[in-house]
Amino acid sequence: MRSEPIAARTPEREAFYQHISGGNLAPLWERLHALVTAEPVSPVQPAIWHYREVRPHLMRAGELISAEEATRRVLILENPGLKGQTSITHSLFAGLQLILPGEVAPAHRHTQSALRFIIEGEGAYTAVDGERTTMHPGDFVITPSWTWHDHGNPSSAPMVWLDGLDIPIVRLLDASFAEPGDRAMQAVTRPEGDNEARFANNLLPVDWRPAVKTSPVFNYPYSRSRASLEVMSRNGEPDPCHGHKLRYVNPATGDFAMPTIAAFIQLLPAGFATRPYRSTAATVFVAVEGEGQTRIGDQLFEWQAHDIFVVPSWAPVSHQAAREAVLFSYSDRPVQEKLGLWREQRGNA
Ligand code: GTQ
Ligand code: FE2
Repeated sequence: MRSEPIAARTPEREAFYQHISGGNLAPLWERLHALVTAEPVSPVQPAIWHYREVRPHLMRAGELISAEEATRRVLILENPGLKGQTSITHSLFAGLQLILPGEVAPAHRHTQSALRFIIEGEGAYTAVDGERTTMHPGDFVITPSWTWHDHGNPSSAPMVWLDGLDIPIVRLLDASFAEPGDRAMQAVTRPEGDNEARFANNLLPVDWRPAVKTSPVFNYPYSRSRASLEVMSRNGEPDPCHGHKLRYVNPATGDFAMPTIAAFIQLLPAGFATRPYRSTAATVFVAVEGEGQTRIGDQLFEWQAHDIFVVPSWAPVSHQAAREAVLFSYSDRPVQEKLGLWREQRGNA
């Protein structure tokens, strides 16, 4: 690839740069090549978190601090190339949240949007603006920007889910607002299932118009997405790069379910190997079922159910399923598409 020449450094120029830095000035020609690159150059590294290794730390956190004291008992999955930055990619946050039997994570709201992808346990709920939804493994649950939310676990087992938030995007834009609720558990104002009946049945209330950019559906249950994958995989050929892949949508607009985060679920048939693929949207994957391996650039990662791995922007990725496997994934693709920046490349260059 051709590149522009880099300006020579001389003692005279160095002295000049030093001199003007006191006036908050800097020479662009020293930095341009590192900023305007021929293709994405990212400090984000491919990485994997094996659930069997992380789970004991999460349970230890459960002994050390309550959900109430922590507000949210979450272990951040921090990208090794972004130490201290609370990010799994430049634009997205990932964390594993633990809520123990009987605990409540108190109500609050903030401008950051969250998704929950349920990993372990059954029967905890999250409440969004007065309505609870009970969560099961594989469910994709949304907490839209600026909605009140608290979580509770009335079941008898620990409940763990992956939190995906747009925290780094909101930080980039300095657009964070947040407030605590006036009590830990928000009042239930609608019975569970009301949201599903109104918005998740290919029906919408007749005069309802979307007031926000997030999907009105806040739980996309795994039972339904898994059934779609099953039928799809029986009745057609897999996409060479993606296997059988679906995106979660906002039924009112057809757009992604969240304005800042795209989410997907895909089935890889037993023995299937995908062709290399890359896009500018760095992506977090969760292995939901099965086992396999994923090549990211020149690194190979072996995964099984509950493992989480991250693919940096523009890194070639290919998956191979040892057994039939299901992967959930999320990225900042909606943001990039709206800004006209999203690109993909299928197959080898
Ligand atoms: O569950 O409300 O992982 O507000 C980070 C921020 C979870 C939550 C996180 C949050 C939450
Ligand atoms: Fe929150």
